[in-house]
Amino acid sequence: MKRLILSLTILALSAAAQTLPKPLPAPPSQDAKMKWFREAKFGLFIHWGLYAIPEGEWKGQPIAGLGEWIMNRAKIPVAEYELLAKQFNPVKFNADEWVQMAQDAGMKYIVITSKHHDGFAMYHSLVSKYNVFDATPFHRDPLKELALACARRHMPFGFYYSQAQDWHERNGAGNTWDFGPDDQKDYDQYLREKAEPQVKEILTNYGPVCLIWFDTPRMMTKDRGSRFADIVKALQPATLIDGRLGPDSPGDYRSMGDNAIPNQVVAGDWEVPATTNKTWGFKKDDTDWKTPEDMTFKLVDITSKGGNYLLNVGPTKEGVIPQAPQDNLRAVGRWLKVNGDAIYGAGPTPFGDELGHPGGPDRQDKNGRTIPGFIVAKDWRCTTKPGKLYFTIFNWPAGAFEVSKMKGKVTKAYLLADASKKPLKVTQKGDQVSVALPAAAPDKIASVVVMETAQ
Ligand code: JFZ
Repeated sequence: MKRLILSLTILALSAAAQTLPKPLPAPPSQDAKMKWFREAKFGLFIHWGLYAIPEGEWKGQPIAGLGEWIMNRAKIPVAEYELLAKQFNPVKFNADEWVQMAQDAGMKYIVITSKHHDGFAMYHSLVSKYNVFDATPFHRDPLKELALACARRHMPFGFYYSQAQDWHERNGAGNTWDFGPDDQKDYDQYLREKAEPQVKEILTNYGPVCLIWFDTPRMMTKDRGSRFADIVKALQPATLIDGRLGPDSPGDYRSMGDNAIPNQVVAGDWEVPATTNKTWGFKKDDTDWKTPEDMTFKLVDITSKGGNYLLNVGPTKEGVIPQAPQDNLRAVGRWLKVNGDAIYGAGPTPFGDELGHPGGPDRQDKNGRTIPGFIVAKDWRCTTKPGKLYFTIFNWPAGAFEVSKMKGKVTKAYLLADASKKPLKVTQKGDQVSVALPAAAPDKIASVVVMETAQ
């Protein structure tokens, strides 16, 4: 027993004694700045905050909509919502387990909510007492623990920060039920006294921050956006800014709509933020979990169109990532262990016809714009590296895999799952290629045929 206590103490001390690495220097070019992001392809988003306590229900009533929006959807007064902090005690939280899960899933970066629209800081902030260290019985800084765990495991770590909406503050955007309409607020007072200093904190006290994920830029102007961008540049010039800082603040890459995967290849750097069920923040009634097959398809699909997939989990009030998405993400990770060469660092498809074709019913987006119908094809996707084409096949054909419009000559083909790279028989007539396949697919989810090409 004594020995156990001694070794636990040493363990605790060595973990506590760990220090964070210094932020990275200014990258020499935009390409150099984007390098890790372009290679990563797959990241873990984490929405965790006080909203994990009501888990989608307020005073016995289920509240429709996203779990993290409960304060807004139920119009909970600040004075009442604040009391949740006194109950926040996620004793099962273990930073290493979360980072391990992301690694098992084959994810290459982690982005967590440092402050969501409810205004509650999930780190030890000196700017506002409304934070996880000062206002809860937990009295720990989970983001510091995660930053350390990520540093130990060389996992790039970034923060979501709700720069505009802050329902806790009189002058923040969004809380009209306590504080009246946004256009009558002293918004810049809120920005100067809370949002800007808090962004400085998260860029100063947590080691290298791979990216900062701003969101819902209500009332953001070019000047207000530049103030945040200047802070990021001054404190951590290597930190990427997402695409939602402000309407006139471009950021380092484009953020697509939530769960919105484009139909075609999109040039430039971009990311699709997506859920593993329907909500971001934990909701006990939302068990509509995406399957490993679905998430794998979406990862390959997005990669073949040139983007990244940032997939979310919403941990519980106890600090646990729900088991179902853990299991499902780990299944994606097992697929990536064999087939990751087709994803990490891979570029988009040189074809495009395989993605589907216009048709089916038109849709309306949130702003009432019409989105023309598109029928998604799900047979295969192509990703690329110099001299290589990776065909990820979801619907294994009998006998042979056929592609048309091939540019150049296929010099060799093999299954990515086959470590010996035993050549598959290739027949090419002009731009038509046929590769003989074994009868059974090597993988239940999807199997990758690699073609090496010469010009
Ligand atoms: C925002 C948040 O309000 C939400 O709680 C969550 O954090 C999510 C990741 O981002 O919601 C949005 C923002 C933008 C779009 C959709 C939902 N959009 O552009 O389609």
